[in-house]
Amino acid sequence: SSRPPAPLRQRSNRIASPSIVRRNAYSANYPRLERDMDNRNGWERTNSALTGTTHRPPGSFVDQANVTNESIHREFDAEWPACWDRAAALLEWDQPYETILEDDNPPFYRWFTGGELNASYNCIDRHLETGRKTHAAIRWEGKQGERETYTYQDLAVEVNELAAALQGLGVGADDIVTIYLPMIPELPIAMLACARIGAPHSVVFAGFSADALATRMAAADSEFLITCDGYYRRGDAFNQKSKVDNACLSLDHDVRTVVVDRLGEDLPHVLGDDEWDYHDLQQRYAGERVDPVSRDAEDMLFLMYTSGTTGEPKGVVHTTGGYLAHVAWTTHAVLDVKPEDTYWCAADIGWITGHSYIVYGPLALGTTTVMYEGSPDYPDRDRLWEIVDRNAVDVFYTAPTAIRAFMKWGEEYPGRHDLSSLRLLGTVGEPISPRPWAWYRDHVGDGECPVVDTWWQTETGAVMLSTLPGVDEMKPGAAGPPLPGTDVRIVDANGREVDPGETGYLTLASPWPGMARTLYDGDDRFRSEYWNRFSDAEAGEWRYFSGDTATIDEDGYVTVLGRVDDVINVAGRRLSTMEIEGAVTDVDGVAETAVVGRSSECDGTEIYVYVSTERSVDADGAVRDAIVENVESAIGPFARPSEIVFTPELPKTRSGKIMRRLLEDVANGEELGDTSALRNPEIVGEIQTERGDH
Ligand code: 6R9
Repeated sequence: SSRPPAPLRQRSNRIASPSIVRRNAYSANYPRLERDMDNRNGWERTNSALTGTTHRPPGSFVDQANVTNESIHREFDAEWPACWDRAAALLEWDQPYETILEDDNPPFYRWFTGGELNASYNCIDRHLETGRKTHAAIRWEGKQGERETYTYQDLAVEVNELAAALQGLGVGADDIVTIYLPMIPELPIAMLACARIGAPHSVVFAGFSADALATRMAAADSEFLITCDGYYRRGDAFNQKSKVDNACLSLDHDVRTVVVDRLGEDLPHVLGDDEWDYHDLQQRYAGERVDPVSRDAEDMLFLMYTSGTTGEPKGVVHTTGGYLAHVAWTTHAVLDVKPEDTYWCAADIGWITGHSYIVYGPLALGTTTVMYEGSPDYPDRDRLWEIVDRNAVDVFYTAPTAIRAFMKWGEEYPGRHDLSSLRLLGTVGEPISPRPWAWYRDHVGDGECPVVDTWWQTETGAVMLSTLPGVDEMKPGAAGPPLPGTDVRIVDANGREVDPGETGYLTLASPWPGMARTLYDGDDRFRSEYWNRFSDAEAGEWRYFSGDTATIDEDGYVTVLGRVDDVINVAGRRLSTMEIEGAVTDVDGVAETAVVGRSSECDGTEIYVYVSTERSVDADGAVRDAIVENVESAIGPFARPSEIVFTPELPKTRSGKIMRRLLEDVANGEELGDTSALRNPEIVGEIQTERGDH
């Protein structure tokens, strides 16, 4: 049966104002907006969405989908905020909440107030009572080809033991525990053990350097750390503990550390004072049980550091009730996960996607979540498809950067395996253009699987823009309409909604349960990073600014174009250009630097560094090596620059500001606009020569 997509919010009939596209004017506050209007990739994506190549999910999918109610968008709008009861109903509350939303002190919103619950109880214990004791909770695929299955009962035992051990080490409610582990089962176990005793966790991606770990532990005043001796990468053993030792040396407080022995004989290590072996602790606390601590809905569940517009990472605060309700609901409604499914999100738990959609969402629903430690091309390029095949994965969720790599490698790799178990595919992290979208559906999804393109952020906690696969039609290139109950508005620089097809800033006009409550660094920074730009506090209008630009089409489908701030997204990892610049500037002989992203449809975004050296210093290989080394040690190997360009000077405005946008256009080989605002316009030609353009 064919049905039109449900009409979204009523849009006012504005008279389209003649829009004058200023070509590459490097002047406005957020100049990338103008540039994006001309950006070819963006135009192609937008155009494809606008010309309406829509795809209807197959009837066989819709027949079994969790959410098929065609009027859900309208119902949620009409019932807002009470509609979010449906999300909260997916959880078990120790104490029912009294109020759904308290909005008397914006932008500090409070959800499900008066309610109490425990996240580890919701992700583990309650499933034991519903006959799922022996149901697989986690299927782990290790780098060395190891495989382990944790049933919900196994998970309960391990989480309880570790929770008891952490209490034994002195961890109390509200103490922040840093977790610095690769993709091994101890990582989700540690998160859930913290949640059980009411200690917020702060997971730091294992690829981060010692400095980056130390910055995050210092900012959070975190006195407890769970880490490991090392991990394997392409068969080689890497030492993680030495990074930890370095990080702890630079902290001015003591740290109690639990160390998982991941490498055994491959990396013997000695424990110092205040260090405990994870497996020893496990034995010492064998069989112990810890009652889950009832947490207020608004109590912090975890802290996650992410990159912002300055070099200082931001500590995003997520709460227990709203966050868990939102991730459980979106895992159910968007990813269509069912308890009997085997579900795989091929992200790293060290980032928000892994928190929400490897750990909390799927476990809250009692499903089987696959956890993969390795890389997609080791031992061969069919590794992921082999895992899908062997585990009969039903739902698979990954990033466009991975899909672009699969495309380059060729369809023969997925073709080697039986992928017929797959029912739904998802993507997150970057825009996905129609071509890789279609390739994914055709070669992984056998031309049948719906593909959900989900837009969200560390700060939103859970998905905000996506089609509901049992309800909405898909438009490749567009993430989709706002999720029911969310209010995405694309606005111009003055906060007025743009007309369909025009580019604007992606803002959110009403609060949502999974939203960050504040930044650990302080409420002021929370206000200034997200709320000041588009809110009118006096008029009582509060708007969250995402940092992204987007377009919206006549049907209310949103195409996200990319960031307008100094955040770049490299292989799905969020980095701050300022943080990288800080690491480059630290190198002896570097006078000035500007870091920008270079994007291509094929490779996604790469890190491009412009450097001018001090006069007495030769811009030679030694400086280049030192820059790479310093970036790796300040942030991590994943932040390694792809290209370093030396230039006698950086292009600057008359007021002395480096013109990063111009440098970005140079890096991207784009036609340059008006450079008359430059104090040193001649430098642009020199940089292009250095790059070999002319
Ligand atoms: C979940 C996650 C957030 C930024 C976000 C945007 C980009 C994420 C996207 C997308 C286009 C999508 N982004 N999903 N862009 N389409 N479906 O990735 O969180 O690491 O905080 O990054 O990622 O630019 O602002 P995070």
